Amino acid sequence: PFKDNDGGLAVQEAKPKLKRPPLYKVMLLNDDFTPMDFVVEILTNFFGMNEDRATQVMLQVHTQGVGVCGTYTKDVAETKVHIVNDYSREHQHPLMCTMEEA
Ligand code: TYC
Repeated sequence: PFKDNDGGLAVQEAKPKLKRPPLYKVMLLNDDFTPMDFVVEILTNFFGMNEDRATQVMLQVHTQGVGVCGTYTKDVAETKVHIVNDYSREHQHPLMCTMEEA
């Protein structure tokens, strides 16, 4: 608040600019070598899916080449991608996790 011309109190009204943050899809890519069980393990451990949902998504990737694991803000999506790729490399699987703006 501040004193306006006639000495009264005035308040500067700021338009609340609440833009929603852009969202990113985190995706798995198919390959010929990563075991199906390992992909299901990734989807249950890092994306909070139950066994049935994880199996559906794994088969979607296996047959279509790509599948969405979830949609997150940029920071969370980047962290998921790194964790999944590090974990896959640690286990010597070529599984690729990527992200793109939703
Ligand atoms: N295509 C793999 C196989 O036949 C399974 C697989 C599924 C690999 C999903 C990667 O993101 C993937 N063992």
